[in-house]
Amino acid sequence: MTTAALIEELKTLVEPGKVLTDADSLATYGKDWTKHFAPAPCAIVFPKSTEQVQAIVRWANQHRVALVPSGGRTGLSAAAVAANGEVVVSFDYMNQILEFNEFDRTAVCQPGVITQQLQDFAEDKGLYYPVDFASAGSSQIGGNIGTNAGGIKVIRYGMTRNWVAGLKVVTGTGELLELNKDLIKNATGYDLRQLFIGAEGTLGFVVEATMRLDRAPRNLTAMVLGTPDFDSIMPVLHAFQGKLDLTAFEFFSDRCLDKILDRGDVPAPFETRTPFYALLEFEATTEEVAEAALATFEHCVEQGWVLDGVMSQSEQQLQNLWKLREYISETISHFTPYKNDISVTVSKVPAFLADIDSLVNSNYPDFEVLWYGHIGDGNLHLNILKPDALSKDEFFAKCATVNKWVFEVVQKYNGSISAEHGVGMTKRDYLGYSRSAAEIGYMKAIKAVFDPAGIMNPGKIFPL
Ligand code: 2HG
Ligand code: ZN
Repeated sequence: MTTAALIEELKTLVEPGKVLTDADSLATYGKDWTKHFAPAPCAIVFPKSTEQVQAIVRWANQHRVALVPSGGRTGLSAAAVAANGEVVVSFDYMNQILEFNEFDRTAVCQPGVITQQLQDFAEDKGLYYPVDFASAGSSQIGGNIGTNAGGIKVIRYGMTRNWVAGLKVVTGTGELLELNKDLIKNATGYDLRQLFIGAEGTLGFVVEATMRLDRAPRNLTAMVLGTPDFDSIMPVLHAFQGKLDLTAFEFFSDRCLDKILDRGDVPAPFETRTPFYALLEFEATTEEVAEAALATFEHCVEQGWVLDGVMSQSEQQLQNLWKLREYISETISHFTPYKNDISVTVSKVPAFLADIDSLVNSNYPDFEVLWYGHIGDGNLHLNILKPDALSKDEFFAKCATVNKWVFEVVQKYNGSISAEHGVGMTKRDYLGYSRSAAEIGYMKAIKAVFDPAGIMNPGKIFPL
């Protein structure tokens, strides 16, 4: 069958107008936020029901057509990029919150529900959906599940995985499975729900997700603390963790602050400039908690770990302090950064960072290197900015060489080459630095069970 005939057949499976093939749509829906690969899908299909998703998957099996799931397209590892003539399956029209259970504190979501839509829904019910990150306004729940998204509250609430009570999935054969049935306790063998979380659409498509909600936090309060060097951040974390239940502990370098202040719309936290900054957050539920925070701050100053600091006194100040950290990724995106999203256990962070830092400084003497991330989770975002004079391809090629050495260090520290952005296409060639050959063998075998025809997001996680 020709591609044109295939697309005509595809059109019969969904509502009129729900298959697009115009150049603009192919370019838009064929990519995510990465800039490494040129989008080249053959069509975009928008199912409106589980039955339509099943029909699309069965059709793809019959004709051996590769399918790429697409959510809010905010991914940073090219897991939702269609660069090889695939059909993109967009969940934009499966975007309803179908049910709310007050007693179980759960919301049943279609995959295209925007993260913020769920956060706002929870707030309306006096509850809280705690997985949060800068792209919450566009990312979708299905995509969050596909990458097991993390973000800025992981230190307290964990990753997306912790909030998925149950899943309905369409496997690579078109079969519908109902996984875990929203139970808290369920000791009946393999938990297939967990396999689909973080699978990047390589096993099947999530068509419904029951998400857990939590009690709303009370009087969230943030502090930004300036430190004289990177080594001071970890004792600061340790000191605050000993006294408070932190809801976040993030960090960024002074170079990141430079970029944020250049925007002109975010105020500096305080006048002093220091090499690094920690941003921490807690629930100031009582006077004692706020006093403990201030006493810990003073202790850190006495120890020489902190040079200056500020504590939010209002919701507006809280928001402004968070902008210093949350706006970094978007603010530097026009520099076409080469991104790393690496992690180690928290105790190994100082030695690990020192090793990586010296590697990066000796190999990228002419490049601007920005450090920020979720240091309380052992997760560092290393962004290398492209100099104007270099072409994108030359720059990425140079970075890829050094990257191997970065990943050797990650491997030495038993770390992860992708803490929260997923593997997709940008990290697939490096999977062996985090997973053993035997483990990868089992992973591929699992894929073959759920997707025997190899049509589900091929070339993601593992090379083609
Ligand atoms: C963040 O923590 C996001 O801001 C993006 O995970 C990280 O842009 C990045 O490298
Ligand atoms: Zn992050």
